[in-house]
Amino acid sequence: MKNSLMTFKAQIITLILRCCTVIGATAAETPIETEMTDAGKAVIIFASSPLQAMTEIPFTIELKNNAGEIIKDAELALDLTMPFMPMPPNNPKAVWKDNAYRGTAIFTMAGAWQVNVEVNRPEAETEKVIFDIEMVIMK
Ligand SMILES: [Cu+2]
Repeated sequence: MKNSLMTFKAQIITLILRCCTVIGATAAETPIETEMTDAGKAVIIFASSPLQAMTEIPFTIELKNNAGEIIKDAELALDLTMPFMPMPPNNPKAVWKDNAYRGTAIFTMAGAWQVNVEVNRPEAETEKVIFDIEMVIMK
């Protein structure tokens, strides 16, 4: 009886620790990955989680070609929209600095969002990359 109570306590403690670990892991940042047309990879990493409306959120965008090489020569044009309703223009800048394209975004409403990125490069065709954001929460 005493033993099973000890086991039960140990299980509870393990459960609490696990919950804390999960919360701790998600508090730092929100990465979203998508594919580029040439089988390269695009990742946007927001510096917070969960994403909150009406808050300045720094982000970085990393682009890699199909050989895994970092694409450094792109000019990015961003367009933040909500997939289910028209929204006023929201075009944060993202400029190349310290090995990534960096900028700051503000989501003006809670809900699902999309980050459309036009990738313009001197010696490649313009490409559109779309990052889907499932949920931005209310402030
Ligand atoms: Cu909206």
